[in-house]
Amino acid sequence: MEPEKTQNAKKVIFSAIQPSGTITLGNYLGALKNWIGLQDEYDCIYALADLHTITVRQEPAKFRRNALEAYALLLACGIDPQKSPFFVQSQVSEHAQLAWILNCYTQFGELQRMTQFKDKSQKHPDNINAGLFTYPSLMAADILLYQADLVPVGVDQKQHIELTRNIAERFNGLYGQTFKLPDGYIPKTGAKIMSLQDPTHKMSKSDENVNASIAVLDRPEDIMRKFKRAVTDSEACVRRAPGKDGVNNLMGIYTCVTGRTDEQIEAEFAGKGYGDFKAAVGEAVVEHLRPIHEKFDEYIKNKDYLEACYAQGAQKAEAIARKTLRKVMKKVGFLQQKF
Ligand code: ATP
Ligand code: LTN
Repeated sequence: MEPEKTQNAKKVIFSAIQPSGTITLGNYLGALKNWIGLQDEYDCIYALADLHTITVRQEPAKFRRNALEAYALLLACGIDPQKSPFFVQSQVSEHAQLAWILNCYTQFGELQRMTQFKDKSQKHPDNINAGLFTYPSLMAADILLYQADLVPVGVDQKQHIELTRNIAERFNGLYGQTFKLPDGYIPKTGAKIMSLQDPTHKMSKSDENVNASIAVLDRPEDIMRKFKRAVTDSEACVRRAPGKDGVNNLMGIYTCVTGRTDEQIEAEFAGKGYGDFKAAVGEAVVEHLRPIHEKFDEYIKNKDYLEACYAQGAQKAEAIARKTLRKVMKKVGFLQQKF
């Protein structure tokens, strides 16, 4: 559903992504592509959610490199930091402060129902830390600090946004109108890109099988090879149908990067085999990503520019976040700092 627009004030958009590894085609088509397209019509604020990333153990040097690369890659994808403040979550301390407060308005049972918590605890049984459990109240703080109307994300984050609304509603109910209630903004196609090796599971940054996911920065030859090896079915007919998870997924990816509808794709590949289809999807993805690769190569060489950019982003974000946090602290009843 298209978000409705008001005539005067622009609506506020907030979203974030974790610098937890290589950014995938799933992240790009499910979330980032939308972030870019919304910048003219909305007041957008974007962040690298690095506080969220340490819910899974990180090696410090690699974590730092991932964060800088993710920042450069998002600029290369088209975030315009002059239009949309783009900052690093750990550099705006209001996020951690509001998260603590919201933790006290979030029920244990609510957090226990989160599927991401259940999945990640299964994946990392040796490190089921408290941060992994309370991850959604930090995400709620991220969104609520900016009084966001809309949050562009992939479908897997829908449950966290619903919890954010519940926390905001509970707080507003206790203390009067404080937070705007946000809605998710989930794309029609691309909201859940599936693994190329097991198309019943979502494509994920942290998949151990390298052929399962495409990284936005993968070399063209690797992208082509991964698409050629993508799991399909034995029918050898390019059409969307229940049970044809692999083909449905490839058709969805093709639609996202070419704008073609299912009918157009079915007509294009009528009488052709999966070999031709997979090669065409691979080529379309390579072409779509080519300008992003070129811009990334420029940004990543310019560390001074990246540092200046995220410093400025943090300053702009903090000015907004500070106001919400002050309001919240006053309402809860904390002593106010006068000097
Ligand atoms: P991890 O594997 O470390 O959990 P992830 O690949 O799921 O990471 P996130 O940082 O959790 O990535 O997600 C960033 C954004 O990308 C979110 O908006 C999320 O909804 C979206 N997203 C993640 N995976 C997909 C996917 N397979 N298809 C569409 N959108 C996705
Ligand atoms: N949990 C999100 C990343 C994230 C986020 C946010 C998304 C952290 N804070 C605020 C939207 C709004 C994820 O994609 N895994």
